[in-house]
Amino acid sequence: MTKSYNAGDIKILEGLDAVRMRPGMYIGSTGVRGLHHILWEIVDNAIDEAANGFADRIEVVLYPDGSASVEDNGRGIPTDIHPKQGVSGVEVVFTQLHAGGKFGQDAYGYSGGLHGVGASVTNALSEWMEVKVYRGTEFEMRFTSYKDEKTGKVKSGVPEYHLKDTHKKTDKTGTFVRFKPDKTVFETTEFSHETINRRLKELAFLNKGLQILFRDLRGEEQDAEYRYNGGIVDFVKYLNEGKTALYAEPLYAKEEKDGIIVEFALQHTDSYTESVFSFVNNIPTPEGGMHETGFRTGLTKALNDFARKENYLKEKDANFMGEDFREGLTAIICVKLKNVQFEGQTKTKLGNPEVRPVVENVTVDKLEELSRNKKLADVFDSVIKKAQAAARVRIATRKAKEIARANKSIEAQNLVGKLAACSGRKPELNELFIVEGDSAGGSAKQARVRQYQAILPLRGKPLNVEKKKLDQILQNEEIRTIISALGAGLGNDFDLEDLKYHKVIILSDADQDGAHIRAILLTFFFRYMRELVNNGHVYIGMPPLYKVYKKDVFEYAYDDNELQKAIDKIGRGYQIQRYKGLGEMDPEQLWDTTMNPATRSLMQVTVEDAAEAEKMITVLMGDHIEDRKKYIQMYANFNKEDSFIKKVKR
Ligand code: TTJ
Repeated sequence: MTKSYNAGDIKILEGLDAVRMRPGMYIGSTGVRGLHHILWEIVDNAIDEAANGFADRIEVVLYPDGSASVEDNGRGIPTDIHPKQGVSGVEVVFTQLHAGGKFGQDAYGYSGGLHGVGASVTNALSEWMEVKVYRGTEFEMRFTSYKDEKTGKVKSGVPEYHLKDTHKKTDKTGTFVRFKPDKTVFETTEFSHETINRRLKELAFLNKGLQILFRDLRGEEQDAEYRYNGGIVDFVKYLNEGKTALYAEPLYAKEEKDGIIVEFALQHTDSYTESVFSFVNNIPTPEGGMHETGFRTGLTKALNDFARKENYLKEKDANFMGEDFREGLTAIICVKLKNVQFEGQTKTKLGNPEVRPVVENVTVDKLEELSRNKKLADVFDSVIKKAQAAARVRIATRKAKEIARANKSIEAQNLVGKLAACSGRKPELNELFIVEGDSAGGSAKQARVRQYQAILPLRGKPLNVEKKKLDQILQNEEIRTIISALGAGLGNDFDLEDLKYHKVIILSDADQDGAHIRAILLTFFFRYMRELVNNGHVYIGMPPLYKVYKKDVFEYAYDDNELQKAIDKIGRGYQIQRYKGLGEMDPEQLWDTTMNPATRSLMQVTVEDAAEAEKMITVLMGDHIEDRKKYIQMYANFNKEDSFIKKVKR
């Protein structure tokens, strides 16, 4: 640290030190999400350069030392001296909070970035950062965070030297940034291969033609390379892999109106579910918002107009409902705009009201234009025929829905035959165990704390909901019992306010049958009670696989790894009992291992990435028997996390 600083620099440094003091204010959390956030801040900058046509290649690398780098082949961050700040553009970008104003947000029309706090925040929360800019010659700059021995305070992201021209000639252009997240800031500094890979793939879909490379040098993971020349059309095709599309090419349109860029791709399949995924400035909006609302309204209007014009609907016929046009629909909707307002529980819902009519009008106009294309006559014919079938089912189903609704309001408990309800009346404390088999159900009933634990034994396998329509699903007794027990309705009528149990715990055996039952239940919740899953109410109970014992001492083991530990702990003369199923445990054992909140482990089911979960469920429940078997085998072991199951202690 040889450089001396002037007054202006001190102010800058205070800015970054503030980020250190309250990281959560800038990156949401210091957990694993926050860790990834500081990587996305850097990636977003490279994506912006590409989205604006100046770069077509981005490479992300994870290193064994815990650092990560991002490189693009764009123009390079400006290296000349910034007229107001008196230092290079590079230094401004990495040391000034919200430097985005000069080099991000305004330099480009639309800028991504989850919270758009800028690259300086990444610098502030890193042990060190290294920047290279290639512009004929190679520029270089390094920043470090260190403890000031005089004051005892941590100085964040301090330049080791101003931007220097190394005079190394290069014929490439672009920006390279490498940084090492500070382990004194983050709860964990281990980047997740899976999280990064998934998001980079998504970004490649969202940025047509952009080549994204991902290299993880920490272990055995393979390099990944993504490039989709079809953009979101390829995204829709990818989501529909394993399904049967009604027409080969997704419908696609893109238009800018009133300063908002609207882009959509859609394709119907012969399935019954709707998969609409939306994005704002490349950021997923799983809670939807104005763009999704506009798209839905536009789709309904355009297709009803078409159906009338082409005489699919006669004068006396009522219009189709929106849901009729969305049965089997897979769609991606992307909008780009300035001054995005995010709303909702997880700030992933687009609030800007002006977006709704714009998306609606663009959707209507573009679909109308496409429907006039004679080459697409078969496409529109199959869409309307699908809607006709959906409308017929809708009308037939109304009756069944009314029954479900009645269950919700009247004394639902009476209808719930096998349910052993709990006595407490506070849903937020109550737990519903859905237990595989009558025998385990019986043990669970004896073991439970009646005050807040309810038991619902399942006899046999509940229906595979993926392949059935709503009216068939409602005829299944197991499913009806679950709906009534939860008391919150289903589908569009589902209302979390009415939920009687805030923890819904699936308890099935650690074998293939158990995994299958669990998959079916998860699919049901995912399809028909999405809010239940989104709000973290669904859990998977974990029964132990072994009991290792000697006389009065014993240990439970939940996997083979733990088994060895348990054996070591019990020592010489140990015996092992292997549990083949929940039914083999007596009530006391079941309580100790699986039901007692003080000692049990639960996995919380979360949907981190709705598109990926959707895809997984398609594999899981779809027609491809081999894929399904593979998946179930993989997950027959309970101790496994994936993109929508996270292990938590509760
Ligand atoms: C700004 O306007 C003049 C030309 O360069 C523009 C710019 O800043 N481009 C740019 C920034 N390209 N790439 C970046 C960038 C790349 C990474 C990996 C990280 C950061 C912070 C910026």
